[in-house]
Amino acid sequence: NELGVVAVGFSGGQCKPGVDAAPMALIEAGLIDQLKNDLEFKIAYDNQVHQYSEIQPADDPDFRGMKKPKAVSAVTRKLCDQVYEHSRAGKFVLTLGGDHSIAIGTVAGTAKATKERLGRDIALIWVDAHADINTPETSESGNIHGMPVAFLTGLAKEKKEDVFGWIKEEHMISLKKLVYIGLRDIDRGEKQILRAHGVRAFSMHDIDRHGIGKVMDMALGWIGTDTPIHLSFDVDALDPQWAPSTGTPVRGGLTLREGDFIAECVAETGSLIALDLVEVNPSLETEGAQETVRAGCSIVRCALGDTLL
Ligand code: DIR
Ligand code: MN
Ligand code: MN
Ligand code: MN
Repeated sequence: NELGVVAVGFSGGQCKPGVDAAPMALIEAGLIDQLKNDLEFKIAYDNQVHQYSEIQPADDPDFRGMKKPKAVSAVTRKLCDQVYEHSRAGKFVLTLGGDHSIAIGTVAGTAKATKERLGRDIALIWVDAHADINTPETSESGNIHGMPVAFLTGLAKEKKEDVFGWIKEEHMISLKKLVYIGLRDIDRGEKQILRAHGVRAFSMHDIDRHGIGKVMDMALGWIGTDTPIHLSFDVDALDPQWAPSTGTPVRGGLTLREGDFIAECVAETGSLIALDLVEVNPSLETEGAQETVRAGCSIVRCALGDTLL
């Protein structure tokens, strides 16, 4: 069991500083040591948090309403290569963000690697209060962390090489292999997209109705056995009671146990090939920062196969 860890200090996909400090906070809380000691992972980690926020193109004006388009494009392109190398070599890839725009790079990297290595398309499980499927045109904020799924599924396209034009067919995933869990704050345009494409989505309403156990059975049943899974976990899926230190908290979210349970169920499939943990922002709600970091560490351990008994 080999694990590639990519620590991505990047905040350019949204407007609040501090989310780039999350990888260091997670690692200082002992995450890497926990994975090394408690789980049987051989860890490939270069002991380096890539401070991607330092990648700042000289001239980066808004484009199609997107904020910092060139910076986010350059960072995710680089990250894609990094994740691709790990995944191509058969390693599990753990990426610590950073804001959720980084998933453009991580998912593109595992999608391409898995097509080459196994001749298979990956499934993507997106755990989030938000759907992050805005196109530049539907976005009300211009923040690219609300758009990664649109770029990854080809709903949003751009020819300019330095504004995501580098994303090719080989980096993309099918809308049919995308599953959401935890949704509760969807923009108008996003709702239209989800409906028009019949995207499989389990909102907090579904979790209230069926319970998280049944929801996970349905979510994983939709993907089917034996499909490589990339899990992208936005910590704001958790209720702010458990994870207050995040850029866009939304009340009425998952409990700590529901979050861990999702990760445990995906781990049990044996098909998980990559995990992103994003949107932890230790500089917000500083009283809750350590709690949020601990919640994040717990989700990662669960997804990597740590069990209660
Ligand atoms: C909102 C918020 N839908 C946007 N998205 C967030 O800006 O597009 N995603 N916060 O995590
Ligand atoms: Mn998100
Ligand atoms: Mn979110
Ligand atoms: Mn919103």
